[in-house]
Amino acid sequence: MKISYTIVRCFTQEMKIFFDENQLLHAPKHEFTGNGLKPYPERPDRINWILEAIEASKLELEISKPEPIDSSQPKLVHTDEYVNFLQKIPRDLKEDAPTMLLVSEARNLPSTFHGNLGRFFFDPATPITASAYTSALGSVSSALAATKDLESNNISVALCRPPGHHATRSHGGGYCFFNNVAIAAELLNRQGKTVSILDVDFHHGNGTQEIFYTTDKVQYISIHADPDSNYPFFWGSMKEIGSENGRGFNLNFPIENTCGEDDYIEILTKSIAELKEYNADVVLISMGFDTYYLDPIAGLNLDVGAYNKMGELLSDFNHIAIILEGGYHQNIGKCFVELLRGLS
Ligand code: SP5
Ligand code: ZN
Repeated sequence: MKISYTIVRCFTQEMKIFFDENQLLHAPKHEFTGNGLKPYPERPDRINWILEAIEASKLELEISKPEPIDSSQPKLVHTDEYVNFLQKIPRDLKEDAPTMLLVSEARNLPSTFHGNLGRFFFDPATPITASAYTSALGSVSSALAATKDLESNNISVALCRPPGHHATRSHGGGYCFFNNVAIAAELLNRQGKTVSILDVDFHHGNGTQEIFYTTDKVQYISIHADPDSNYPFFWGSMKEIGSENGRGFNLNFPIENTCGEDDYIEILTKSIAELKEYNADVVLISMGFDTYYLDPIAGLNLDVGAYNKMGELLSDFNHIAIILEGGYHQNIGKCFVELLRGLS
């Protein structure tokens, strides 16, 4: 008797991708760079590039709309004052950014929206529009839906835009308003779960680091371009290891801007060993594609294949959510698909 069989690589798990259309509303035109006005790189098109590439890839993935949320979720990590300020953006605001950042004690509190921008943003390059709050809330809802989905699936994806990892408890900046990954991690903590955040965006996630700096319930590991010469400059050195209960639970791996795939994978492998040692209930990836070699504002020496390897290495984890951060080149769609292929 001849027994014939085929081995089918089966995708035993569904992978859901969360995204809310409100996230496309925030669409500033320009960014102040210190070297003139430039087209704003954090565009709604970024999401379209990813969705188009997923469609073309024939990967069977389901795009789901997250449950709506309200201001109480951002308030899990952000100050009431900051969240309330964003909630009250004038409806007729076209596009604005602070022209004065508050860096010493204020002796006058302005009543105007523009004047107050300097109290709530740490850089002048994160333009605010009438839709910023609605889009940022949509972005948080995607992150929260993806983490909730881990109760029934091993992997989930949140197409977060605007991104989040630069937003601190009290300030927006770096194109970020609400810290999506931090809000998800905080909620998981409150459900009694430990969390690891691996941040592979080109830029150090100063906001996420700050929010969890003194806790051992969230491990934060970041691989990023050396802050000595890259945004956000004042955070991201190896010396920053956490403090109080959090001592040893913050790990920064600064790398050179010329870093290629082999060196990158070596550091990623080290980071993954640290994640495994901590053994969190849930792993959240702050996923930036601005490490791609053609990125218009950043870029290491990584090509699409690197994201496939990244996905393969990350597929070891059982409860893992991919949370989008930066990445500004049209090819982020292809990079994203390679990541998903590596993961599945
Ligand atoms: C989430 C994220 O990736 N945020 C990055 C914020 C970086 N903001 C400052 C970058 C300055 C880049 N200069 C633009 C030059 C355009 N040719
Ligand atoms: Zn970035």
